[in-house]
Amino acid sequence: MADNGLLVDGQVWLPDPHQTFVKGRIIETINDGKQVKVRPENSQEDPIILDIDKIDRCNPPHFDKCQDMASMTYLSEPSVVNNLMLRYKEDSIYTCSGLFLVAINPYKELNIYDKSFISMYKDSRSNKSDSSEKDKKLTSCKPHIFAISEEAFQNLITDGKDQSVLVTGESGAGKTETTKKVIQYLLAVVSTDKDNSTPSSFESQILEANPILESFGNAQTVKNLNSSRFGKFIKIHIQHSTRRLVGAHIDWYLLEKSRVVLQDKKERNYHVFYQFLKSAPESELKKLRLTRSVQQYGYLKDTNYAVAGIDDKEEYLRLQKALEVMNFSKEEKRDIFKVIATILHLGNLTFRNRSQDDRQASFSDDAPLSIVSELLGVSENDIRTALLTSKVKAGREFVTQQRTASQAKFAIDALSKSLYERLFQFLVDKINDNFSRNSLLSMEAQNFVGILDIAGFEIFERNSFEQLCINYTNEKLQQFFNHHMFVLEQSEYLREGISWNYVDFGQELKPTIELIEGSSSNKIGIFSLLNEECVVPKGSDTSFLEKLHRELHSKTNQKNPRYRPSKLRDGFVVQHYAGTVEYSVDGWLDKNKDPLSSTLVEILSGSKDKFVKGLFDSSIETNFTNSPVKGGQRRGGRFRTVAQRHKEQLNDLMKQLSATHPHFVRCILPNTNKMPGEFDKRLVLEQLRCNGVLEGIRIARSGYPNRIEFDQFAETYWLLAKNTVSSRNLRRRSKDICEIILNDLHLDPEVYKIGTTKLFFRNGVLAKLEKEKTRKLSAIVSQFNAVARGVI
Ligand code: AOV
Ligand code: MG
Repeated sequence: MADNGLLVDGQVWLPDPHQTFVKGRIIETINDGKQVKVRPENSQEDPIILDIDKIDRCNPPHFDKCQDMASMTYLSEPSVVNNLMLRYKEDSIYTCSGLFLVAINPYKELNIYDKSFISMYKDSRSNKSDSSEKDKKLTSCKPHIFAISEEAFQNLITDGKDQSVLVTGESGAGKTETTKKVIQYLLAVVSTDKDNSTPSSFESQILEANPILESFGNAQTVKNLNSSRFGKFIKIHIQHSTRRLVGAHIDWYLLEKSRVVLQDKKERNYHVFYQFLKSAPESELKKLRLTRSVQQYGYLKDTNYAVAGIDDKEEYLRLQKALEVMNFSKEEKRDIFKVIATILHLGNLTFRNRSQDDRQASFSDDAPLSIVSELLGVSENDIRTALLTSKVKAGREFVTQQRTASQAKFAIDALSKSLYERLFQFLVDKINDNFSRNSLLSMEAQNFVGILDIAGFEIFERNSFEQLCINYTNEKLQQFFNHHMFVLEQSEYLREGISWNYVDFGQELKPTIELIEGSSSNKIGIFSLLNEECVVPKGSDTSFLEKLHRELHSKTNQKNPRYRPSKLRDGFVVQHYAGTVEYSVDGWLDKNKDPLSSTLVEILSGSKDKFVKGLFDSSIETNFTNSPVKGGQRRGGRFRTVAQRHKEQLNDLMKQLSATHPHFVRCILPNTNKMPGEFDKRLVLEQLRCNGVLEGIRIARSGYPNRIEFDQFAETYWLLAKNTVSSRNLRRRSKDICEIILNDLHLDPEVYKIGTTKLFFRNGVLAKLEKEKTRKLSAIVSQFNAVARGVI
């Protein structure tokens, strides 16, 4: 506990095994003040004895349900969680916390996003150039995702600088819904030629990108009926002189393509499979040799066909409408669903003998294969050979080797995943093409608001390569946040001539980031060792793990304090900023190589079907690059792995973000039952620890988070001077008046700093001044009333 000015009978937070924490009262301090005797509220039992650092002081009641938690006097974990809970119970799902907007999933429709709300936040905009006036107006509105969106929009217009809104949080916390609200707001406030009630065709296209992305990129999971299985960064370009919408672009990251061939129990494949099978016209299904029966398809049969809360038929209609608005031609629509059908047929290829050691796999039924070859526009023989055999280098020659059934199944699944991913890339490219056709990007002086919707930090029971990629991403984003705070603070202190050394908390994350991606001086990191193992002969998951332990850890010389072998046989442990995560390396080499045999790529890029040929020919560096590269996975003749591409793509994103003015939104999952009104304190607390909200508070508190310009301070607090500032003084510079007031207040010099244009305060000081002012004002008012009544 930071503030030890404990009062006997003072109210404090106590840890509680069932309710996480409860309120209690101190009865006495004991053991030289190291411990306290406390009684939990509503308890008749004997008091308990606790170490002083186990308890936290409660805030005065007037801070209950406060809108900006950074202003609370005592910023402990219980007070933050309690504040969020009190607000959530009355449907105030948005709360500010310094630079963060915290958004808690309401799990019900709230009436806070309609036109009247947009107008309210839009009207908070001040036409005055005076930024303090502007800020005052903005903050007078309640915390809301529209307030953040308005702030981003305003900053773009006034500063002519790119903006970003970074939305993170656990699965199901509400990131995608939040992203949609930001876009909804921006599209509503940009200037358009048309009357504002109907969106222009460009605006419609931006809105209609979502149903397409969600049909192909979202799936039902245990945590979320509509879980995004990819990350995205959507940029909305606005010309700041005219406030017009002039362009848009979507980047995407890390599509979970393994879901196409395998899903966990109680989860589904991507929505589009079900939407299509349930709703496509009979004739279309027939042409693609499909039936409506989901149980017939290997990639779907173990999944929930129908899920309460998902209307596949309605979503199919939405998808069709979106494809229409996005100008997909009839042929393109046909081609898209042809690929979907091909994947379903690929999942139905079975082998005569599926035993592991069957060295000569052969298909038990040729019918699905002939459909696949027809749909892909390649010869049945070619595709059969490519799936059942592989070319192996023996000396200088390549020899053909027969695959076992499990190897052949692996090759088929790899093809299905690759087809799906390339299709996804095609869809996003087409959407972007449409955007650029509409856009006025050649117009000068335009900036963007980029909205990032990316999975938050993940700690599962079993963590694999995907978790490392996503946690590494979050590590970088947190570093970005910390560094942003540092740059903001330091530059402000410098500008204002204040000598104070602010700590760059971004540096704290560096060792873990370098452990994963390597450093500029020492390139060895988890990714580089994984890449190396993917190209050495006989590399395996086991040899990779041995190498990790050897290079990153040794008993005598602890090489990297953020790394250690796990107690489990097949893993290692990384200490992330948000917690310690145990990773298991099973399957990492395959996941990283992203294996699609070159023979298959060759066959498909020579397909008679123009669409299939295009997917394999002109694009793609398989999964998550957005810049098409000729020649499959090779760039400059070099084989590029998933880890390499992710690192590059992430660094590119970070470069873009660093050039923006960022706004941070943290989405929080209130409970795991998807229930409105239910608030699980422990679950929320864990998320606040992981998502940097508590860290943000810690950082903000270590500086002087409250600033106020001299004029405003003098105007607001002149009343607090001992001899109220006289009219003679009022003619003096406002800085002098401020000094008079501060002198009279006898504040500890450590709690404030005087800059060149403004005053800086430690957290909580202004709140105390405000209270003092209220007290003085009410004394004056009662004196005045007494005079008026003739008492004095
Ligand atoms: P996510 O994007 O954070 O999860 P979503 O945005 O898909 O989470 O939200 C999950 C569900 O919560 C939605 O389908 C809505 O039912 C509900 N929800 C979220 N935000 C709101 C809101 N503001 N108002 C009403 N309902 C809401 V994931 O993509 O799984 O990481 O991968
Ligand atoms: Mg999502």
